[in-house]
Amino acid sequence: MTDTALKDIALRFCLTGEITSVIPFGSGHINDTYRVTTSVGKDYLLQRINHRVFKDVGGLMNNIANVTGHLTKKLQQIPGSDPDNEVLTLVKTYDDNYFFKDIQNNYWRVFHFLSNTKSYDQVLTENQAFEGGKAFGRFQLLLADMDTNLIVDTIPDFHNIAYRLSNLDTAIDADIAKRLSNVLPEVEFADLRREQMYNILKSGRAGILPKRIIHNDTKFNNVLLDEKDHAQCVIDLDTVMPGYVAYDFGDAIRTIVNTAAEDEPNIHLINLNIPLFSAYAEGYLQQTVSFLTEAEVHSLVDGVLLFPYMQGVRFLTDYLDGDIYYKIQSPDHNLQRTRAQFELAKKLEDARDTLNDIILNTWNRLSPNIGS
Ligand code: ADP
Ligand code: GN1
Ligand code: MG
Repeated sequence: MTDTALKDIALRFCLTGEITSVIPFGSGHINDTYRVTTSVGKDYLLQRINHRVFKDVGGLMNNIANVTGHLTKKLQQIPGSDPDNEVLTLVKTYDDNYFFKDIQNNYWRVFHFLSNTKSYDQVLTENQAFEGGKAFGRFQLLLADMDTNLIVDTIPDFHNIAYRLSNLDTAIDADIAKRLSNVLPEVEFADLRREQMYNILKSGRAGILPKRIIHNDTKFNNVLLDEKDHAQCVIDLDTVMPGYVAYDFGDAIRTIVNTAAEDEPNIHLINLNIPLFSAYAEGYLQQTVSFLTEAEVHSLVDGVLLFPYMQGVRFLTDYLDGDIYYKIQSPDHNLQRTRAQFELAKKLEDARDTLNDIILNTWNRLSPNIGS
């Protein structure tokens, strides 16, 4: 899109100052993000919402307004908190809407830009991992008393592994992009592990695991850190919906313990950084120990094993479908991502007992009930 077109869209929103530039920003796979700078030094974040992925944009934006409203109210009661900088702030359009629909049927929204913050695609230090755990744990804690009726499902069955595997089966059967012959080892990898991936779903359906409002996209770059690398704000609230806490734990660990990128082409570089795992678990459990049930704590390791697998299944499905969901940078990008995620899944599978011991030891140490 041209600069002028982007500026025209930004002008629909109640911004302060003259717009000086609109620059592409961030590395998300779904929405298009731009930083809007203004003459008064106050910046904004303009996003085109991917409405092929998010079909009910009105419902999605109401969710975000309700979630940010709830978080703000909670933080206002906590001394020392700074809701303006620790919660996303939506900017409305001049006709009082949370989004603007342009003549090409694109949907747009604007947030305050949180200056002097950073998001990392890969974790570099144990402190960052600890802060990430704290941020996503606190997010669940603050939303624990939110009325779930205020949230609509923005993507039904988002982390339902049965649904994801059935999408894979459909893609294999259709083989629409004629790529199946390229991915037989990956299909076999997925097939061999199907049964063991249902643990969380089964326990949830049996009423052993409660559904809570969770973030559902806890990639490490969805938490903004301040200049001192302290967690400041959880972002990317498009998928905040009821789910199992192990989903958020597993998806975060997927991006935190990997010594390489999510799409690393050289799978030999994919290893586990266990100290980062311990640091994330510490930060997360410090925040959530007050409300997690024993069954939930025991389910966390299943989330850790599930997420790289499910992410690999999703990338593989998109590869077979001809790259219709995720943004790609090269024709085989989704295949490269699949291989990297399956390699990570394998490494995590081998380390299951070690990881579970770390979780349980951390929980035992932090839990107020132990020994009483
Ligand atoms: P996507 O859904 O495409 O991942 P995000 O909402 O995560 O989009 O935004 C993409 C990137 O933009 C983030 O990873 C982060 O770096 C940056 N970002 C998002 N919101 C803000 C904000 N309010 N202030 C500053 N940077 C932000
Ligand atoms: C997408 O939007 P982004 O880049 O934060 C995806 C996540 C995946 C992730 C993989 C709505 O997240 O579920 O885990 O890519 N979001 C959606 O990197 O599908
Ligand atoms: Mg994001």
